[in-house]
Amino acid sequence: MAARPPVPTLTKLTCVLLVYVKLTTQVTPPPCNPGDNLYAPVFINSEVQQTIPETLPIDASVATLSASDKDTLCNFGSLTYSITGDGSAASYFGIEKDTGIVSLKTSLTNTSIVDFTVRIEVQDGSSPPWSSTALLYLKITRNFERPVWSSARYATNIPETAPVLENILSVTATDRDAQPPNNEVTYELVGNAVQLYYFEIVSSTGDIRPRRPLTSDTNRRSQFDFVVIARDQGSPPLTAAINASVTISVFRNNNAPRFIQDPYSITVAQGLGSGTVISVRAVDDDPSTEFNQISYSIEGPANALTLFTIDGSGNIQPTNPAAINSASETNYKIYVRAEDNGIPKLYDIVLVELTINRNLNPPIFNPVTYEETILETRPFGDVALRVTASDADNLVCGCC
Ligand SMILES: [Ca+2]
Ligand SMILES: [Ca+2]
Ligand SMILES: [Ca+2]
Ligand SMILES: [Ca+2]
Repeated sequence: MAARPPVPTLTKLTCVLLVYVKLTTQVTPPPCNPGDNLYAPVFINSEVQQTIPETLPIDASVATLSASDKDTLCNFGSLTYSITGDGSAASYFGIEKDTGIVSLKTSLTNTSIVDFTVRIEVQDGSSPPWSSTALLYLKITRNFERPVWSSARYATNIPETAPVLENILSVTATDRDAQPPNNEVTYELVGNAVQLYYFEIVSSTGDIRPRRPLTSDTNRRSQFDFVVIARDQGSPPLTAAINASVTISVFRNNNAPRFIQDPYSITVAQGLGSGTVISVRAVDDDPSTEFNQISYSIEGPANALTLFTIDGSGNIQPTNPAAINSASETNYKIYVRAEDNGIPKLYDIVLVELTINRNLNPPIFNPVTYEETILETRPFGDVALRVTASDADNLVCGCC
């Protein structure tokens, strides 16, 4: 610490006081002349629009309206902000006097006012002050209405082959609030883990669609039940008064085609044409056309595939009648398949036995009358008479 200075004499003290007075006179600012306040404050934006939710918390910032003043002398450039109107705006909003930050000071849930005009004044530091005014237009978003379902129940039937991620059903709820997000509805599908494994909802549209192939469901469930929650995007959000129910029925390829007769057999005469030899028919008990449409084909064996064809109605026809007619074969086995249009296809196979009757003609005596006179002494065993007959069949059938 510095040592204390010696006490000055009276003459020296007088001198020191004179010096002090002189210095003080030099740092005192000149008096402020109102004529030096050359500029008025100017807002950067004199009109500002802002949308805020009615649930905005107290003290939350709403907007900032800044102004500037080019004056540098005295306090002619220092600014003070205040709210001067309009209506009840000053009751709900306050402004930070040094910064122009507008914030909420009373909850907006206490009023139904939708639009506020906040009139803001800024003054400089002169007397009287120069000022400017700006307007802050505030729109209050309010969530008054709940979503309302167009229908409380939804149901649809789909095949198990319904394509993945393609819409099968749409649920719809509307919200009468005037402004988004209070009238924007989203949807949530609620179900158990298995149900939600196979189906999903597009939250923004309400479209419901399979997430996975329903054919992969080894339990082959035929019905899925859900509820859907409709929720708006207000703050806080509101949900529909009830949840909608959704039932999705899945019809499956549960039945294979079956032939109405088993086996089929027919005997036809040699000399086939190209027309139908025999018709077969199968039925499919599935109720839906997705799974009960039947197509026929020849399964085998090899000669049947070569010699016969079958049309969509189950009519079997020879592809080369001449080859069949000239052959010696009398019995043909034809295995016919009937399959449906499921995925995978289900089928039945039946045996068709086709017998060709190649012995079309009886022997005919020619001539049919014989007359012969023989001696009574004709030896035993001697030819007495020869009769002749012919057969128009032209094939020698070893097995006949
Ligand atoms: Ca000024
Ligand atoms: Ca709403
Ligand atoms: Ca079927
Ligand atoms: Ca014959």
